Amino acid sequence: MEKKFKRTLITTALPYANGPVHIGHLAGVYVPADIYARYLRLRGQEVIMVGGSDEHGVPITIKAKAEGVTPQDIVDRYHAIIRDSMQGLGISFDVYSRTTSDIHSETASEFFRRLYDKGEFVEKTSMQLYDEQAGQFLADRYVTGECPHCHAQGAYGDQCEKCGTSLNATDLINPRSAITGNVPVLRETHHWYLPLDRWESRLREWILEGHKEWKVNVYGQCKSWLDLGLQPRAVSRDLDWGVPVPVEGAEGKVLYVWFDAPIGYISNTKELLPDSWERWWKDPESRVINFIGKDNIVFHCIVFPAMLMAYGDNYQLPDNVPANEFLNLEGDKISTSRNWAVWLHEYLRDFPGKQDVLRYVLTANAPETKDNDFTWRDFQARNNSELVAILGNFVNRALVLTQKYYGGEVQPAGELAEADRAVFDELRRLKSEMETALDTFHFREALKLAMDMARTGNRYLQETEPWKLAKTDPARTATVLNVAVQICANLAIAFEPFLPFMSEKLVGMLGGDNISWDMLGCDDLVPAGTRLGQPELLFEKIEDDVIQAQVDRLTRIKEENRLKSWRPAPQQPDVDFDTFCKADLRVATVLDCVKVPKADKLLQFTLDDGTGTPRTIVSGIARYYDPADLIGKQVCFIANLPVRKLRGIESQGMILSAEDRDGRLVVMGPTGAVAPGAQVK
Ligand code: B3M
Ligand code: ZN
Repeated sequence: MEKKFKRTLITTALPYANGPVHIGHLAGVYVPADIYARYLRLRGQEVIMVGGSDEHGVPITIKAKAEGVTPQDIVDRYHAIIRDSMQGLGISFDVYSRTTSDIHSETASEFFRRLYDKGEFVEKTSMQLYDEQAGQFLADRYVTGECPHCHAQGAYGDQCEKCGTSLNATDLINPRSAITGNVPVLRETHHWYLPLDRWESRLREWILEGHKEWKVNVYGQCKSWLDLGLQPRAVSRDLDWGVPVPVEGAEGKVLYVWFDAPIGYISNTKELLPDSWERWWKDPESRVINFIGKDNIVFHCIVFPAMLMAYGDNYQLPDNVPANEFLNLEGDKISTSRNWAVWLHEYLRDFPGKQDVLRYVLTANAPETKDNDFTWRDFQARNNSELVAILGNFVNRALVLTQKYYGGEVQPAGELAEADRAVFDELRRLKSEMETALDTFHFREALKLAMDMARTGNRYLQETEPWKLAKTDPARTATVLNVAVQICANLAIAFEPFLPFMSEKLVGMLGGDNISWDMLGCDDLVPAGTRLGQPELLFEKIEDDVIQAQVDRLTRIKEENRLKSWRPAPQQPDVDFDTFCKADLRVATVLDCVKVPKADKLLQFTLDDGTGTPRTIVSGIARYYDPADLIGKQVCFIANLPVRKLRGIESQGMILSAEDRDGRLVVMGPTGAVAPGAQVK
């Protein structure tokens, strides 16, 4: 690891307090940040991890309007859920605050004012969309319309979610106000802009020359932004929710949420360390690491650094921004508004005591270099065949055997054999590989290496077979089980950053208290004579029905979403009247109706079509009707279609049905009785 830094400030993206935290947030930001923080602490380094809720911005005000409550109500609710659930998962924040705090508005306000006084902004008048009925300018998510790039409908005024392009509200085709649905008008307003172009060459040099070690996805995104050329960015909005712009004559204007949010990292640090916060930001021997998701790269690598440079006063730029890609859920993009997510607070409720299982799965499957998928089947498999079968199984065998042969008392090791020393050599080799992986933010790899330590333990027991030795060689048995217990202690250390609940429990069972990274690889961590606690299972199997319940929940949500998003099919191209008249539509009375054997979709109708000869029609509606209910009813059918053979039955036409939004077919008939054979005109 780089030695020039004395201390590390870890920041985590501030989650919007307009919904709870889900597995996508965790895999992208909080779990990796926590692993890194715990690892550095274990190494005895000076480190703090700061976070908080992002409580400004338009989505929060839209949600408040929709619920008829205040934005403050919304953020109070979700801030509490987010803070408590993160704590529940063991995310070890040194401070978790919020951007509606006084210290934050003061800090953000002062930051803006200093840039303003230094002449770092340009003030510009522009025409912006305005909703006359709501009496309000429409920035960002307050306006939707057609994307000028990919022509998707429902693009937002700040971004098209379909193609990812960031937009200005005035770029949208056919814009509509998200408040009233009205067509907005253009009205003049003025705002302050941060001229990013002024910082372009310094940013180029700092990132493209100075930080070639950044992850390729991060470096690549920065390079394409820089190559496109930077433009001034508006840092204020016409809105009544946010930090007021601290300038005379700026009534009704607040700081743009992306201006104040990253300053939250500074205000959080101030809140934690009122007297020494500056050391963490301004001392060149401190380094700042921003953990974020890929959609936040430009703000952290370009905009916020430009703000810090404009502020001056020795603020350090981030040393690294290890952004992750996205985690999908069962093949679909996670979405707060569509409820397509596994919510952390619900997970903690449904899987009490299984925090480490989620942490494990999200790390083993982390979207470090590409988008990845979370599935409940994979969750179950990783628990059952990795945590239970490899890690849990090894520790359990070591402790149960010690219990069985020595009443739980750790025996003196005696002289180590070649095979024993090889085990510790292997642990030390894996440790050093883990360090390389952790120091370069490759957490999946580091976790795999920790798991290899557990595999090493299993192999050792498999090869030494202490359960057989016990009968023939008591001295050797004592040594082997001593070694096995020492491996357990090593696992408690190696896994602490990843599985802190397991680690704490295991340390307790081994009768230890404090652990450190330096101890990893040692063969004498648990002294002979130590009385081990009762061995408890570290992990338990997760059964199919538990997983099925989660899968069923997602199936239900998918169905609800489909119903909610249903729209009538677009109108077909015009057809001329004569062509339409060629279709011979008639009414018939159902004489008989039965299920077609061995075809679960088909019903066979016998119809009175007025000709005196019964007509047979086969129709694919068996799933929606009890055939007996249709006998005696009148239905519409097309009489002049070519005869079709279905399951050996000649079908003479087609019965008309309407397809409901859930796919259910409803047979069409006249609203009053008519003579069989009557034409539909
Ligand atoms: N709240 C956006 C997000 O959750 C934003 C991050 C702010 S970090 C300063 O994607
Ligand atoms: Zn688009």
